[in-house]
Amino acid sequence: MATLPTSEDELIARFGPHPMYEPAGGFARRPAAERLVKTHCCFCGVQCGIQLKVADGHVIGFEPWEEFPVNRGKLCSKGVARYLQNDHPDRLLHPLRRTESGFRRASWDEALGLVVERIRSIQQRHGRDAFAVLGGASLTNEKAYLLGKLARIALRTANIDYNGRLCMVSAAAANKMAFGVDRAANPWSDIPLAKCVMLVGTNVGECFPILTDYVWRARDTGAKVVVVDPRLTPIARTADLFLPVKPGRDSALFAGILADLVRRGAIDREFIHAHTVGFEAVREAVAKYTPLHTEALTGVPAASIVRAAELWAEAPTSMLLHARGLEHHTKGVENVLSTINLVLATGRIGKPGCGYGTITGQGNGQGGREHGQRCNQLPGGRDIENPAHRAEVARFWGVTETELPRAGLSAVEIFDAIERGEIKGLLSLSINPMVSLPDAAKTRRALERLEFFGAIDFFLSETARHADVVLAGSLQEEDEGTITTGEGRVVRLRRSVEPPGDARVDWRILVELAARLGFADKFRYTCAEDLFRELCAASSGGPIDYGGMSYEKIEKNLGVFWPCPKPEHPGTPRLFEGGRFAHADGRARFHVVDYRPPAEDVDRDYPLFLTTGRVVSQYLSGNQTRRIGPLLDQAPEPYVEIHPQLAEALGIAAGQMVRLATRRGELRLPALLTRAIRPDTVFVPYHWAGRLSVNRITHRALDPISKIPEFKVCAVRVEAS
Ligand SMILES: Nc1nc2c(c(=O)[nH]1)N[C@H]1C(S)=C(S)[C@@H](COP(=O)(O)OP(=O)(O)OC[C@H]3O[C@@H](n4cnc5c(=O)[nH]c(N)nc54)[C@H](O)[C@@H]3O)O[C@H]1N2
Ligand SMILES: Nc1nc2c(c(=O)[nH]1)N[C@H]1C(S)=C(S)[C@@H](COP(=O)(O)OP(=O)(O)OC[C@H]3O[C@@H](n4cnc5c(=O)[nH]c(N)nc54)[C@H](O)[C@@H]3O)O[C@H]1N2
Ligand code: SF4
Ligand SMILES: [Mo]
Repeated sequence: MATLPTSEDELIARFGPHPMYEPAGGFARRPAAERLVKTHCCFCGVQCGIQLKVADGHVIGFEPWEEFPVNRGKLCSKGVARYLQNDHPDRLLHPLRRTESGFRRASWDEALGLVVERIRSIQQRHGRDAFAVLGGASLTNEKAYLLGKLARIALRTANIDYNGRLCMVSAAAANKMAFGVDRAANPWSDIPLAKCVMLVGTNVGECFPILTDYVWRARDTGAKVVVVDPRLTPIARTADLFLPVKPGRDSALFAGILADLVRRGAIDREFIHAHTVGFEAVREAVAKYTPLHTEALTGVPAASIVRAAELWAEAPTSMLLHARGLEHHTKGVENVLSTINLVLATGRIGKPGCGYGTITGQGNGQGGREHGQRCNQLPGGRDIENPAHRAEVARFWGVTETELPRAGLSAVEIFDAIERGEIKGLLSLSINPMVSLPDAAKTRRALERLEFFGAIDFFLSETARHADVVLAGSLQEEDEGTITTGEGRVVRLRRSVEPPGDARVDWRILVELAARLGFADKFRYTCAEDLFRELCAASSGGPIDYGGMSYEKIEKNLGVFWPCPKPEHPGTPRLFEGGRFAHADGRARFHVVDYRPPAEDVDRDYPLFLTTGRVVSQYLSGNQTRRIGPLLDQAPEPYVEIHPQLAEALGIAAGQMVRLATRRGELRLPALLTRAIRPDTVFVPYHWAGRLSVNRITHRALDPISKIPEFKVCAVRVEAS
């Protein structure tokens, strides 16, 4: 009988390399000298620990990192496959310059020289704000800080923003309004201590698979799990109570739940009195949201609304967690505030097993929104329009306050200004708006109107295809730095390999640009740690204080939670202990929220709700995960989820192509019939480009405060095609 192969060498000798995932140029034999590098996943905000296996300057695999407490070695399908990017044949290996006949290779000198020349010429002719900068929340804290400083000091443009504007800004704004600070209030380790876990607008099972385990651990010790979503997602299938809310109705639902808690006297008067401001106005405002009225607005049965209030009231401890399903709305901030009202009214915050948080999406979604790459923010979470904050940062950077730009346009507004011809030049790092912004035809028109566009990426994205110059930057495993995870824990990323070919580490590209713009003296960094030291010092005394952190301390403690103002400070895993909030008077704020409909509600012409989101094996715009064979195999193309009742009414069979029409345009996709969605709603995942991109038909309406687009609801007509 033949024996099984016992090594990879023997496997390849007997069967040849695996045909499906063979890299270009064939499999190299695994070299003998290997090392393991402890670092983190490059994808979502859970930032699981992983050990990358490195040999001969290449990442060739991974091992679990069992000591890292958040995931204890576990990874989801994306974390397992991420190492396949490093040697990918599509990797950009040198700068590219656009010519009449396509891109050609350029030297760094030529490429950087051109970027600097175009920045100067556009700013001289049209003013400093005519050149915009866009960053991203996959970047390390070091790069986010550096990009903000580059824009404000070397370009002196007001127009810098980032892709977190499409992601967590509604939660960030609401958290600041209610608590005075923007961070998930609890470490994930509080979830298993809660006796009721309410998950609102988050497909945890597919988007944060490793957090699912925390919810199940809570359930194993008797917690009740309540899920609010128009779709019966994997986590909803195992919930005790599922509230199938109509898209865009959460603020009414939470008013209804709070009204019921008030009626049954299940609020914490002592906590409200001692630690909050504004409850009476909220109590009066929610009174009209009776269970029946709320049912009529939200589509959730009155009995389920009452049951949700009951489960929350009965539990001695509880956690409320939400993500983009609650936040991607023109009333995203109001929706979030309506959930915070519930948490505050019942005093369920700042105690073990009691708390609240947005589940931050991108790898550095938290840190990416702290260090000054946002249009309204300076380092340390400072407010760019606050005179005291401006003075502190100006002093730190050695400029006068008047030299610091004011608040600029947000990401989507920047594209609108480009389309109007007001912004002429753009430099982007870590954002793929051609796929990720709503109403893609508008995004394309804007990109085509730019006088100059420079993009830094490691794979040629759909957006970078429109660039005049593409600078070959670095993958996460090619750089050092820190990331702040969704629970507020600052962790260390370690370089595993050098960038291949002539590609460069992102932050070195930015430093070189600053020098060529004449600011070498303000951008003297020899390593990423120099940048970290400076950003910690810049944050010191600010609302988001990293003052007491160092690489050494982070490594020793497997992460440090902010605030950590002094070297001897241990960090702060749980915020608001003892009911002390970050507003000057130490009290949290209630906010009156009255339900209002989405920007584009259903009508006779467009009678169904379209909502959009994710699948487990693809990540964001897909520029990375669509190139990873095993992940693409799991989700090669998008589809539209349709309830069988709706499909029958429309004469649509399983797998049949259907036409989705909105006021922006049309899209043809195969139908996936599933009972796990409301019959008045259809769902499309958004990770694909071109004719497969759902953002061709989504709506470009923004929340007035957070400026987030309404990705989660617009009106659509669905027909067999
Ligand atoms: N596999 C995978 N994981 C990811 C990502 C990825 O692209 N792929 N991206 C990361 C990032 S950046 C983010 S932001 C997160 C996103 O994480 P999530 O927010 O969990 O994911 P989404 O699929 O955007 O939306 C979540 C849910 O909102 C529901 N929903 C739609 N409309 C409404 C509504 O009006 N109210 C309520 N209550 N729910 C609604 C949808 O049905 C969906 O199940 O995931 C992170 N993790
Ligand atoms: N319809 C619809 N649209 C959505 C959403 C939705 O739910 N529905 N979700 C929104 C959300 S929550 C988000 S977060 C956005 C995300 O939107 P995007 O920001 O466009 O998504 P990414 O795919 O992360 O794009 C990042 C780009 O930067 C590159 N990149 C990644 N890391 C690095 C790095 O370290 N260095 C360099 N140089 N490049 C890097 C990647 O290759 C990619 O091209 O999409 C939004 N769009
Ligand atoms: S849960 Fe998030 S961080 Fe963990 S392996 Fe999956 S994508 Fe990576
Ligand atoms: Mo996101």
